[in-house]
Amino acid sequence: MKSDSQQFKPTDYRSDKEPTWCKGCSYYGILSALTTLFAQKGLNPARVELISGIGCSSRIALFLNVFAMHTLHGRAIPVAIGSRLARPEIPVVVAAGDGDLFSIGIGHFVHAARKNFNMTVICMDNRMYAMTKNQASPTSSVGYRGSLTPYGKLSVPLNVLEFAIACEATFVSRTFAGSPAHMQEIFSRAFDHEGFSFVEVIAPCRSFDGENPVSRYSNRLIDINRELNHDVEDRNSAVARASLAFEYDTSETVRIPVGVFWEKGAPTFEKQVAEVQKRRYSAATIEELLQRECM
Ligand SMILES: Cc1ncc(C[n+]2csc(CCOP(=O)(O)OP(=O)(O)O)c2C)c(N)n1
Ligand code: SF4
Ligand SMILES: [Mg+2]
Repeated sequence: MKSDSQQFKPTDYRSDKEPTWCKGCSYYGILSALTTLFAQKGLNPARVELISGIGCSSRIALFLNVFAMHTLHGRAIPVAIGSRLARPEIPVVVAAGDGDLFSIGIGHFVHAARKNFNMTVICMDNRMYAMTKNQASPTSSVGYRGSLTPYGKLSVPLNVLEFAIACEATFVSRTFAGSPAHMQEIFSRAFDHEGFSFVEVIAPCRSFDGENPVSRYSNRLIDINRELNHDVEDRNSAVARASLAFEYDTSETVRIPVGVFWEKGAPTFEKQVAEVQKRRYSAATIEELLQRECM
């Protein structure tokens, strides 16, 4: 293993396991963007964590040579929280599917975001449960025909960008797995953000999302930071832009906004815990501690 001061190449972060994803799956691009991110940041593979849940997307943990954990369905975030509290010096990336993060795991997302844990959460959003053979997920559109909704999905989709802002995530963004340069830039900004950063990666499924899903989306993207001069610190504008065109797969003409929607500075939970611990344990003697109020 190389030391922290040595240069790492993206291939240093790949395990010896060949991905089991279908040919043409969007997740290959995300895997490649993550290994490039780790190399760009000069991270020792033994000192960066990648936590995933269960799903085609979450198998990404198996293909990485970092401190990777392929956990339980919907439970990547609580494992990441444990790591942040026990070893705050180790950066943590969570990568999981829309079903994992926003169906069974949604409660964990809410509380990790509002507490502002310093972690990067990447939603590999194919808008379905792919691993279990195409069921509607919280992000699939009304009318989506999956294997358990042959007459079309009835409930409205969750707009994960608006939701993340409402949960007080301090960095909220979206990119597209078919735009490698944009995805790389967003991953880098999200990783550098101190606090809870969220990235939705639009990541169409090659097997269940019709013909050529990537080209169906790629020429409809609109970069809100470059093309619309979006102010990432303007919350009203962030919410308004996040609400635009989120049912983009119901119309082939609607533009799909991507970029950083919202960013704000706020103390992380880990830093606040460290401050409390300093106050709690700074007394010199047991007698002094006993004189203090219980915390
Ligand atoms: C507790 C539990 N419930 C249900 C399942 C079955 N299951 C496995 S993967 C999955 C959905 C995965 O969807 P998503 O997270 O969107 O990943 P994708 O396969 O689409 O990448 C489900 C419901 C499970 N493994 N564990
Ligand atoms: S089923 Fe879809 S999401 Fe799963 S590996 Fe195949 S293309 Fe990727
Ligand atoms: Mg999915």
